Amino acid sequence: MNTKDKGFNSKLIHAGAYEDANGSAVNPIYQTSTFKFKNADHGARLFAGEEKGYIYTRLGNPTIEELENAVAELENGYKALGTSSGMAAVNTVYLAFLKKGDHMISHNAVYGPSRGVMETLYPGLGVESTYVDCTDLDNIKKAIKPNTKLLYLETPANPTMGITDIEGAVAIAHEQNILVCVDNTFCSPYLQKPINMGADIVLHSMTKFINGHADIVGGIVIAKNEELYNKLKYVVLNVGFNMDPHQAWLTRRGLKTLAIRIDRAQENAIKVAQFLESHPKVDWVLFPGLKSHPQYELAKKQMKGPGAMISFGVKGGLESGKKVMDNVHLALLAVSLGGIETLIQHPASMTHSKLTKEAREKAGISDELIRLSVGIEDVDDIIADLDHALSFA
Ligand code: LCS
Repeated sequence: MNTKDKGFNSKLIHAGAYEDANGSAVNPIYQTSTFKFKNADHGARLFAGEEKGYIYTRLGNPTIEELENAVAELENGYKALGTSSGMAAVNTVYLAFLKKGDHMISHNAVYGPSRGVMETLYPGLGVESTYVDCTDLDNIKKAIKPNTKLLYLETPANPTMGITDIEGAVAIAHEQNILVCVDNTFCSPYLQKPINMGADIVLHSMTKFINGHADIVGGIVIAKNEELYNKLKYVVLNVGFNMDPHQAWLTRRGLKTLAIRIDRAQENAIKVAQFLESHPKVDWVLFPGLKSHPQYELAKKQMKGPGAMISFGVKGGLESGKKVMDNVHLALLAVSLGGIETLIQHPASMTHSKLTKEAREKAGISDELIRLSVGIEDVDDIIADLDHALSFA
């Protein structure tokens, strides 16, 4: 079905779907590693790119393509490539656009391993990086060097909820021919469309909101044009970052309810953030939907809604925070985010523990910061759970 002129929810249900030989409402999983050729010449034509068809699942598979086409359309991109994980998507971008002698600028509070891998593995490949607070566009300008090739943004940032002005950052980067990639994991295309704001590449950990059910790990990278897509495709196909068909099928299923899941989680998150902000044992709350958020106005302009991620600090610091985490009963004390269940975790000792304490402090990831991914349970139950846990703080 051509869904190009349809609304977002119609796209969520139907985008990317192809006609199956048996007319199935939901296409089957092509759980196969390889595809038969009709004859030797047919195989040769497929390899030569003279005829469209499937060869081998690392190089392409109908189930994976259905998901890729759907997400590319939702992000308003040219095409997308599914990857085995969000980290595979991150590394696809790094490997496709950074070579020996190149430099990358990024926000100082991105997902821990997105920064960790850049600072650990890539210097050995001759790639250098500078991490600054990109919520202040002047810091991006100052960090640009003659060899800067990539501006890698994550907004809202994990876990500080810092928001970077995508249009403003794109204007600065494009003036110097620097590509802009946005990790859109915290928003999903339902709340934010970076390509519409000028970004060149968008990526997701689909483990989070896109799949939404905490039952797969996966990633995707979306390019705004064919040239960028071909560079990304070379990495995914040849490094072997590809998805598995079963993982893609589950993700396509999860994607169908993205908007109604986010609507519900976000509605809950607004109430939870207000509850936390008014709680006597809570020191501070960072949530883009609260007027107290430093980029509240920018969030309103750039995002369709504030999302469902909240960071907060408890009075008494880390020791108090640990008591809160150890006394939740409904929320799960677990990493990951963007699923239907409420999750609570401690970035300094968990998701961002591999960064140095100095790097964390510079990025605003204080030891006391607790991160909450609000789910779609009854909000009264979520609030009662947190209220009870806070009584131990
Ligand atoms: N980008 C962002 C913004 C993320 O939050 C994550 C994972 C990734 C990329 C990597 O994706 P993955 O390979 O895990 O699919 N974030 C996690 C988190 O905050 N807790 O656990 C994983």
